[in-house]
Order: sequence, then C-alpha cells, then structure tokens
Amino acid sequence: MKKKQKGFSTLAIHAGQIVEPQTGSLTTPIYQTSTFVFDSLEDGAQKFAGEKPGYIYSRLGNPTVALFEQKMAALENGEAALAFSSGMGAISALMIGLIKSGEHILCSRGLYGCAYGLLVMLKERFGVEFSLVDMRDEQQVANAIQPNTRLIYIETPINPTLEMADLRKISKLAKQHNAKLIVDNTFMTPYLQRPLEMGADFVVHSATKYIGGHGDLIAGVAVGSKREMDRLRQTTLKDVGSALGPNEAFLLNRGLKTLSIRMDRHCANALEVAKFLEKHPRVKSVYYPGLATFRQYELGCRQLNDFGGLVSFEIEGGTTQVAEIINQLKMIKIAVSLGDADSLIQHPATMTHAVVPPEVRAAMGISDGLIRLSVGIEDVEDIIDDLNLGLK
Ligand code: 3LM
Repeated sequence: MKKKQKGFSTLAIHAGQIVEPQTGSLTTPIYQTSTFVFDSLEDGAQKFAGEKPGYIYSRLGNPTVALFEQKMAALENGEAALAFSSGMGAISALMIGLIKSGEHILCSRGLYGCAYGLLVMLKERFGVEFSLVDMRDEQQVANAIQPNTRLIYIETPINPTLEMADLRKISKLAKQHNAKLIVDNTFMTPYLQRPLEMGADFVVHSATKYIGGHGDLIAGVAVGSKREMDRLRQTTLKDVGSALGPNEAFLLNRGLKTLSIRMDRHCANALEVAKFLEKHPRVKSVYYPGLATFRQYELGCRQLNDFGGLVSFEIEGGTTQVAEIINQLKMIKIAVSLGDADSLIQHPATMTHAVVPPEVRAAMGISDGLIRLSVGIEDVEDIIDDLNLGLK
C-alpha cells in the first residue's frame, strides 16, 4: 500500500527532524563549527571521494543546514535542496551552474532588480544572452525561444507587478525545446504554489522573505532533482561558495514550523487591504491576484492555493506623490524586503528596481507611481487605518 503523504503543516514541522541522539534535544542544534574531525586519513579521504557519507567542512554541508534543505525539498515536493547565503546566491549558483557562454536565457519580462543585474553581468562579462518576454502570452514565449535557449527563468507572480505565467504551459514549452525551467517562488512559498508539481525543473527562493518570516536573516535555497543538486553542491556551491551559515539555518528551521499559519494570515490581510485600496479614490489601480478584477484572476485560482501577501498599487502622479503618501505612515515601515511579520512598503522605481534602466522598467510595467506593500500579520484594521492616514 502506498504510504499516505503527510500534510503541509506536518511536514513543515517534522520533515527531516530527528531527536538529537546524545541529549534528546527536540530541536536540531546550531552546529556552530567550520570543520568536522575525521577518524583517520582513510576516513577523510573516503569522505572527500564521496565514498562515505559524513560532514567535511561547513561550506560543503552542515547538519543544521541539512535539516533546512530536507524540509525545503519535502515542502516543494522535490528530491533535494541546496541552501545558500542569500536568494541571489541561489539564483547566481543555478545560472552559473546551468548556462555557458553563447547560450540564451529566456526570462519573464519582470524580474527582481538584482536578478536583472546578474543577467546583465553574465551577458557583458561572460557572453550569455538573455531576453525578457511577456509570459502571460504563451505564443509570445514560444516565438521567443531560440535554438540556443537552455534556460527559462521566471518569477511568477512577478516582483512587484504580480503578473503570472501559466506554469503547466511554460514547462511543456521548456521540455519541447530542451530547456530547463527555473521558477522563483519567493512571493508564494511552497504553501501557496508548487512549481515542480507543475513541471518546472528547479525552484529558487529568497528564504530571507516568508520562509524566515521575521525579517532577521538573509538566505536562499534551490530545489530540484537529486542528481542536479548533487552536481551543483560539488560545483557552484563548493567553488563559488555562497554557503548558508548554521545560525541562519536554525532560524529558518524555526520559521518553517509556522509558515502555513503565517501565510494564511498574510493572505487574509492582503485581500482586505487590496479591497480597501480598490475603493480608495486616490488609487488608480490595484494589483493583487485575489481580486476578481485582476486580469489573471482565473489563472491564480487554478495555480495558487491562495493569493499571497503582496499588494501593489498605482496612484496618480509619480515619485513626489508617492513620497507624500508613504512618508505619512506611522506603523507601516518604509523598507525593502517582504514577507515579514511587519508590514513593509517600498517604491520599486527608486528602490528594488532602481538598477533597472527606466525604459526596461517601463516595459516591466513599473511606473513611478507604483507602490509595493508587503502586508504583514498585524491586525488588518490597523494596517488599513495607517494606509488611510497616508492616502488622506
Ligand atoms: C525586495 N527582494 O524587496 P536575497 N528573488 C526575489 C526577490 O524579491 C529577492 C531576491 C530573489 C527584495 C530585496 S532589495 C535590495 C531587497 C523575487 C529580494 C533576492 O538575496 O535573499 O535578498 O533575495 O524585493
């Protein structure tokens, strides 16, 4: 009989966790060590050769970090995961490990600013081509695939416009053209969207965000097949070296235990906030996949378990008018990052996407009047009261 798969919240708490044998410690300790002692030369040599399991050096693996990797693999329903010192560490390791000069990466037309910066660097310094395409239209995606396209790299929903791609259709296209599909799942977390189940090859996260959940660390993670994760551990993680530290891993393991209940609250609050903003006379448009008026509402209903905690909205005017609004806020903090318990608001044109040239930014759908709000898990009435104050 096939073993019944445990529920998401159960896995988030129990996956990979073993009671520490020496002391009975319930939580996996912070193994704060750079190196691990070998019994003998032969023991060390066998571990280096991969003939014997065991830890060698914390850049290559660490028990606190390994627990985080096991949990993320279980939650994304993938075979294996690799933890990194930041989301950009994960994205750059995957790109460097999977692409060669002369090959092409096809990307969603919107990308987090530093991911765009990385692509520009790969192009200018290493001869890797890339192009951005509107992933809402599969025909445009099919037309944009080139003979040398080896990777399709997408955010869905996109930071900060929340535009989405149909993952089942895009992964089919990727397979037809022998390209690998990487999905940045930071905005949704595996609780709300599981790209590997829809045919993607890799998932990446800025674990700094909802996975950590408390705004107190920087981390990243990639999930995929065991074969590819093993290969990347031995190449870009080992030799480029953006490994996660055990302290951060401990906080991530703790954060994951409450991921589902935090996400439920983020989603409920964000929907209320989006409805409030939609009715406000100073607000021109609201982007939230859970609004029935959102252009891709149907796709969101098919692809997501709920609609997430990010709400973007556009006001009449540009940077000056945005400043007038957000500088008035008392509780909501003006800060980049997202997915924290605290509500955070930011201006993509001058902050997260400031590195993107203005014409590319405009093509991404980011105007100077666009504001991104990461709705926290405070009482929603207090979030709305604060927004009311700013919008007055
Ligand atoms: C932000 N984003 O405020 P780290 N992928 C996505 C992201 O949103 C981010 C990363 C990867 C923001 C950070 S801007 C200076 C602050 C969809 C980060 C990169 O390397 O862990 O920051 O993840 O939108």
